[in-house]
Amino acid sequence: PDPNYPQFPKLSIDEIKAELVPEVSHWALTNGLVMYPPTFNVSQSSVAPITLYPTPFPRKSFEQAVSVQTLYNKLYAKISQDKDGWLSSRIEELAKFDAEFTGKLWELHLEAKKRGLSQKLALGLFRSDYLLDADSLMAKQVEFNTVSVSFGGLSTKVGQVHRFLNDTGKYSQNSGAPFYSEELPVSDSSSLLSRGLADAVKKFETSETHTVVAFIIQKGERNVFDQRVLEYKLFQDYGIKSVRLTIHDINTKTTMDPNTKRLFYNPTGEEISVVYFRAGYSPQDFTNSQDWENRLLLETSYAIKAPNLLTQLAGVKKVQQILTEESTLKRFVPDEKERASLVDSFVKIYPMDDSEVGEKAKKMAMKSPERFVLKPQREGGGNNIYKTDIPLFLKTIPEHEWSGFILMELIKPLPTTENVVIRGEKILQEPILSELGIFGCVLFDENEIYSNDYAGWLLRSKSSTSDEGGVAAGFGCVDSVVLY
Ligand code: GSH
Repeated sequence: PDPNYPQFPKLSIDEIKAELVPEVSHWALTNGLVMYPPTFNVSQSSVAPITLYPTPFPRKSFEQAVSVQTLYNKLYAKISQDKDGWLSSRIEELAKFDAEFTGKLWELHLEAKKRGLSQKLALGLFRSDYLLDADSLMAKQVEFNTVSVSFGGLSTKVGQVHRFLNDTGKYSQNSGAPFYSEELPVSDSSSLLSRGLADAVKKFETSETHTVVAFIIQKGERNVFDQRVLEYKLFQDYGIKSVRLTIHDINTKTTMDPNTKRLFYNPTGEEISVVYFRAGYSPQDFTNSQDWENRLLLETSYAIKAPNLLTQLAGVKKVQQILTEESTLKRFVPDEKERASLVDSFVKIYPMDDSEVGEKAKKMAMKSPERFVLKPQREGGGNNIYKTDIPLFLKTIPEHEWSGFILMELIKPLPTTENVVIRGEKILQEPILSELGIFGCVLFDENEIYSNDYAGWLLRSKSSTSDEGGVAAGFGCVDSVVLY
């Protein structure tokens, strides 16, 4: 065992329940570290799913993950620029395998292009997710998210409450702070993501004195407060107002000028400069053809989309897989050193098609499935197929449909750490596994990248016995780090 491995003073579960849980709950409720429970009315929030302690994380690996973020931002901005149609051809190919969703988004993009894309600027608010590889201690990429990335708001607050419990001596039952503040960083994702939105508002050209940002949210959204943190920051730090709309609201609550394509918020007549999607990443968000028409209208409007459809589509797993091929990566990242940093964060990912590599991968998936996860193209968690479920699943679909999936080597993570997970009524002392997410903001058009920034981080943890880890999907919880 590493002698520097951070240890918190051991308390019994009874002491934890009597002393620490009330502390953390009061802080959370006072400061908005909250979420709506599965069934709720508007005035009932509860403590968000969180850990009681921050989780040990090697400083070097943390810094490695942070250091590649602007490279990833640039890479995905370049892919989304779709210069010689590279992304378009990939997505067109893929659309066949997921006609119901990827295919629909692709069709929508084509239709928007036909009607005319009036706004060339696009905003990416991204999050790259990593697991720590136990052997190399390198952060290895699990996935790159280009749409609706969550928990930038609550991440800051979890860091704050963990630091509060440390600094006030609560972790040691009042015999001092176990760690220096410097070992307990607080993610500045709340400020930096709202800055990303504000940068886009500033770049937006209009003759209006002010504009608003439209947050596109899901009906019945539970993660409201994470979104609200960004909205309140936007107003507090930049004087920028926001409005909340569902995809279903667009045809009644907004109007697009047919000539200028400028988009206005009906109740106030204010112009919408940025459309920030916290919905639209899953087929459930579209209930009828009007909803698809609404998404299309947003795409053709002059408002800057965060993200536009092409940028959203760049986040499909297939793109992540193809980028692990050297020749493709070279095309987008000519600089050898930059390429090497990115490659350090890759794991092996295989296609499941009829190429030579694909045929090999299919055999591996059947013969040693315990080494792999099979991923479709969908976002939002809960869609992956793990280990021995893979061959069973593959047998249920015709082989020509396998190409719609990618086969990814499972990352062998560090041994689990004990933590205490607070989830609703349940207080569970259990071994957990953590995933580090790094946020990034990038503003670009077809030819240029105007800003490219790191935007904070997020640690999410899950019970080590569960494969899935999404917090919004109900598996994981929000955590923070103690660096060593
Ligand atoms: N609608 C919710 C929100 O806006 O916060 C959830 C969005 C969502 O599921 N986002 C995914 C994510 O970041 C990426 S597409 N999930 C992290 C998690 O749930 O742990």
